[in-house]
Parts: sequence; C-alpha cells; structure tokens
Amino acid sequence: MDNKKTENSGSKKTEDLKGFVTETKDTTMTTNQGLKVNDTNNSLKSGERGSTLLEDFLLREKITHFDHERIPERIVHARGSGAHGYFELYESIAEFSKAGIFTDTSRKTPVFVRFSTVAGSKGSTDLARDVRGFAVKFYTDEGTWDLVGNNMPIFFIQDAMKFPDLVHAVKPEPNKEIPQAASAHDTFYDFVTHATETLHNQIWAMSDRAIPRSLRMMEGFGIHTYRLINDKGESHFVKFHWKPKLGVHSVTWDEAVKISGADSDFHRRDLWDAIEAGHFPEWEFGIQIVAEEDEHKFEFDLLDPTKLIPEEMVPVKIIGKMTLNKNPENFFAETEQVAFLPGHIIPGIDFTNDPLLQGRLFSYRDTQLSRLGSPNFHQIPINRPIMPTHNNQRDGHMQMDIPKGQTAYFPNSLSGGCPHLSKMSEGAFTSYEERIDARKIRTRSESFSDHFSQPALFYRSLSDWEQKHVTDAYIFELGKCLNQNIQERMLYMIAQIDEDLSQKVAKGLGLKVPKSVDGPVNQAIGADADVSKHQPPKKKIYLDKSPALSQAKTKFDSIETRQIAVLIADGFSMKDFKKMTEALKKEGAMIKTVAPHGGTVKSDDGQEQKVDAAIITTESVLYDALYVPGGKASVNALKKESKFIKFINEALKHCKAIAADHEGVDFLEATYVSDFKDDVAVCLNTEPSKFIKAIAQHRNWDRMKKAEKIPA
Ligand code: HDE
Repeated sequence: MDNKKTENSGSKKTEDLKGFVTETKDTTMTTNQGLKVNDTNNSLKSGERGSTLLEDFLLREKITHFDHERIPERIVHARGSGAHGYFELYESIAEFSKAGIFTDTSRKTPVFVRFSTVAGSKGSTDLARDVRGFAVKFYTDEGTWDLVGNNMPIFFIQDAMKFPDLVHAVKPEPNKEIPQAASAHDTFYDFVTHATETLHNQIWAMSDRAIPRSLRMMEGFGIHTYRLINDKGESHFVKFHWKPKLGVHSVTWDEAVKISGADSDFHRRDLWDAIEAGHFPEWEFGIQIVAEEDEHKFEFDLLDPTKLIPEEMVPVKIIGKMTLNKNPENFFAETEQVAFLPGHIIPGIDFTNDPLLQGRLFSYRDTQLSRLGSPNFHQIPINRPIMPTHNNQRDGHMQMDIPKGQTAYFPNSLSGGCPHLSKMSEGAFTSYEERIDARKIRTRSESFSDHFSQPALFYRSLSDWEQKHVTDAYIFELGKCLNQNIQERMLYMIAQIDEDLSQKVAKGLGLKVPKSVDGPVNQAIGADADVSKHQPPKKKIYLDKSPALSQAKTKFDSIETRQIAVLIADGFSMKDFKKMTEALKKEGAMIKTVAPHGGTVKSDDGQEQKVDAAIITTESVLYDALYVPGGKASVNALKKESKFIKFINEALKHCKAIAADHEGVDFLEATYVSDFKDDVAVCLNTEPSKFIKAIAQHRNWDRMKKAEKIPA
C-alpha cells in the first residue's frame, strides 16, 4: 500500500489541520498536565487489597475523561463516513456566478465530505434501505460553503414545519424503540399515506438508489433550487448535481440484508480501502440553470423541494470535479465533529424561498449547539475556515482562540474601528435583492399540490428490472406493517402513481387495491385550509420518460475497485490464476483469494499464495464477481466445503459475473451455473476480456427472472 498517495494535495485545509494532529510515536505517557506516568494499570490503594483512595488524581483524570467521551449523535444522519479531497473547476461560469470557486480554474479548493444514512443510529448497518446524505464542505478563499445534499434529487416534505413529524414517523416507534434503521413499519406508512407530498421521495427510497453498491457509486444533489449571482448582481436559479465517475450502481435487497450481517461497515470500509489503495473516488459537478424570467414556465414549482427538473428539460452542465484523496486521521475529531450548515454560503451563491431550505437555515446551527455543546463549534479544527476570522463575538464554552484587545463592539474608535466593515468591492456578502410584496400568511401554495406526476414519471422511466425491484421493495416494506388499514391506504396511493404497480404489490400482500380511502387524500395542511384546493390534482404527463432517472443508463465502462473473489485451495493452477488476476488487476480490480482455511495455499507449481479470507469468515455478497481457476486437487478440496457451493449459487442468483477455467469449470457443473452456460456473464474457459466486460456491466439483469428461482 502506498501511503504517500493518501497524503493529500498539500491543500490549505490539510496544512491547517496538521497543526492540530498529535502523535504517540516515540513519546512517553503523561497526564493531561504533562506529568510523566509510570503506572496506568493500578489505582492507588490503602494496602495491596485495600480500598481505593480519593486522592488518586491519576485514576480520577482517566475515568472522568472516559465518562464524558460521548456526545449526542446527530438526530438524523447519525451514521456517516467522511473523507478529505479537493474540487477543481473545468470552466468559468462567471456569466452566472461571481464565486471564486466558479470563476477561477486555477484553484484546487479543499473539501471535506460526509456521507450518511438518515434514519439509523450511529452504529446501525450501512446497508439500510434509506436515503444517503451527501454533504460537502468547501473551504474556499472567500469563506466556507457547505452544500448539504442527498443522493436523491428530491425530499419527502415541502415545508420545514413538517420535518419533526417525518423524522418521528420513520425513526423507531417510541414505545418499543423498534425497528432500527428501517422505514418498514406502521408509523412511517401511516404518515406517508396522510402526507402525500412524501410519495415522490418515498418511491425513490423503494428503488435501488436506496441500497448503493458503494458510496463512491452514487449521485449527489443539492435538491433545493438555489440562486447563482454574478458580478452585476443578476440572479439565475440553479440546481446542483454530483455525478460519480464510476457510474450509479446498487446491490439487490437480498444482498443488502445479507451484507448487513456479514459486514455492517461495508460502505465505510469500501470508501476507506479505496482511498488507502490510491483509487480516489471522483464526482463531476454539474449545474442546471433556469433564467429568472423562466421561473414559472414549468408545470411544477421551482421552490417545491419534492420536484426535480428533468435533465431532458434542462440539461446538466458539467463544470468541475471533486476528488477524495485522504482519509481522516481520527473519526471522532473529523467525521463526527464536522458541522455542516446550509447557511454557510459565499458571495455568488444565494438562497431561494423554498420553505424547506428556509427552515434548514435555522435548524443546522441550532442542532450543533446541543450536539457539539458550544457556539464555538466553528473553532473545532475540521470546522475552521481556511481564512482568518475577525469579529466581536466572544467567550462561550470551550473558547479556543485568545482574542486580543480592549474592544469587542462595533462601532468603536479605541481599536481604530476594527475589525472594520468590508465593502462590496472587497468581496463582502450581500443578499440578493428580491422584490417581495406579500401578505404574511401561514399556508401552503397551491402550486405545491401535485404529488403524483413526478413519482409516476420516475416509475415510468425505470427499466423492467428496476421496476421489479421497486415492486418487491413495496411488498417487503408494507408486508412489515401490522395494520391492514395502513397497507390498504398505501395501495390506494401507489395506484394513483401507477395502477399496475399497485396491483402487483396488492398481490404480494394478499390484499385488494381499495377504490377510495377515508378522509382527504392529503391531510397535511392546516385545519382551516380548503382541503379541496390541495387535493392532489390528476397526474400530469409533461414528459413521457426521463432516461436520466434510470440506473440502466449509467456508466458501465470500468471495473476499477471491483472486488473479485478467487476461489482456491492447495493445488490450484498458477497458470490460470496468474493469467486472470493479472488481467483484472491491470484494469484496477481488487483480487481477494478465498480458500477453505486462512494463511496460505500452495499452487500446482509449489508457490505459496496468501489467502485473503477463509470461507468461514466471508460471504459472496461482499464481492462483485468470482473466478475459479483450474487445478484438480484444488477443485476437489473446494467441492468438500458446501459453503463454496452456496457462495457460487448466491453470486449467480445476484446476477454477478462468474468465470472459471479448466477443472474450475467442472466445479461449476456441481452448482446452478450448469443451467446458465449461455449466459453472457458466465465465462467458462474464455479470455479474461470477456469476464472484464461482464464485470463492468455490474450485473447481468437479463438473468434475473430465471435466477430468482435459485434457492440461495
Ligand atoms: Fe437535514 N439535518 N434537515 N436535510 N441533513 C441534519 O444537522 C433538517 C434536509 C442532510 O453529515 C441535522 O448537523 C431539517 C434536506 C444531511 O453532518 C439537522 C430539514 C436535505 C445531513 C437537520 C432537513 C438534508 C443532515 C442533524 C427540513 C438534503 C447530515 C445533524 C427543513 C438536501 C450532515 C446536523 C452531516 C443533517 C435538519 C432536510 C440533508 C437536525 C430541519 C432537504 C446530508 O439539523
């Protein structure tokens, strides 16, 4: 492993953090006061077998610190993984934005990214069916910009006021604290079926987007419509996008369930290992621009965060790239303590009146106060901007700076008026001067009331196999609900999206799709509102399909970092092994040998080969593809372990690429592979190139229907 590769770019933020990193190498143990310690194993006692003395300051310091090691986990997005990197701009977009990161192509802006699941606790499984957070902190020369997004382009609700309800509905039910990290329960679907604005994000959560293969293989979205502001003060509406270089790929639900048992840190490990191995994850950055005068030209409201702008209507213009090239030094100090605030903005970018975004501008600062415990959370190393900061804020818990001088107010003359105000010409931030003439009113705009057109567009745009996965996901989720009223109400809602989908789900549940439901469809408006105005109108079709929404249209051109299991035992053919693994490695794949036992195995020509995993410690769901080289003795040994047969059948069922040579092919005869010899992703005695092509396809979904019958 080449650790130098992970040293990062010498970025301003990495340099800044270096000042805070402490090391234990070649040091002597001390107390927090610098006192040298000669025993950290025994407390001070009144005699060998006597009681411990209150005097023992060494014991008290150690135990007190330990007692207070935990801070509250995030109320949502508690489970996360972070990494450092940088952002580069391909071309200036000065006509839209004056932000330095959007105009200066020579910059390498440091970033810190945190990916997360939403519903689960800090220690929950990575493979929960859930939205993933995609939060990026840009340490820019004009101050820190946080783009706090998700891996789906829309959100569940339209107004911040409903966020506590949404989160209370999806979190474990409060009486029994069940289920952990899962939306498959009554309270969530009770809420969803009464607040129909949730249905768009909800169907995305039923799709494969909610169970990514890797954090490196998912898109990111700013979700809200923001504004870009140019140096003339002109505004354009914008949506932000992240597009992964490796394409958008997912696992199946059956794999997700099994991975949760086999390696619940699967995504965290995958991100860490890829960066350590120098396979730096990359995303291209894109923008969708809408002119001010076009604000009302769409059949949906740009301020409604439950709507996306189909890429076929407004293309995504790619303008830059983000690379993650360094793992954190310490999880708690960096990934846990990082504080993202949508309100961290820079000149050239501004907010819109999206009522969800507006509420977020309050919530994120507020939550840091209970989570990190002090208004000085911006002084924690990971949160410090790379620019010096000067103002008259003072004191508070854990003040880390030593602000010098007599004055802490403005205006002043005693400090020469400093810190003085910045002029606009010097780069000060000013809010976009939006003209407003309105009543103060607590209501929901009628332009937000179409709740079915876009979930329907999403479902229509999916390929057959993706639609099947959505159907199965609904059957699973609703099958976990105990309340038949809620199941039936949900079937009615799904029928408004797609009648055929609802019928299939109803069949799986053994229920009928009801013709109507009790009460108004959308009950998430105020008591005095005219509900009829907000009844979701009939669904509209303004676009037949949006291919950009389907994972079938993603990139299939690389096998970089794909994990390939190579099944071997004593006597495996070194010739086959070398030919295949060298070809795979050349393309950037990661080879993992799996054998009947750990340690090493001997090839047919007497060479020792290191074993990466003994079969008892691993599962096929942790790999993207598998290969069995020849070698009679090796294959005979593999045949003796029934788990190898299960391993192969399961990989086959999950539509993965499978290859074998010589006696390895005979071994596959003993599995269900014998029924799939014509399958394009089953490569028996073929050149490595065929196998490589099959792995790059991620899965052979054409196999899905027949493979479902494999009992694995
Ligand atoms: Fe968040 N959200 N959110 N959220 N959110 C938090 O802030 C909140 C929303 C998102 O890795 C919390 O620091 C409200 C949309 C991410 O640290 C909290 C509303 C989107 C992360 C909070 C929303 C997100 C959070 C919890 C509705 C996608 C993790 C801890 C008005 C655009 C960031 C924290 C990280 C975290 C509130 C809706 C994304 C409580 C009130 C929409 C990626 O402040």
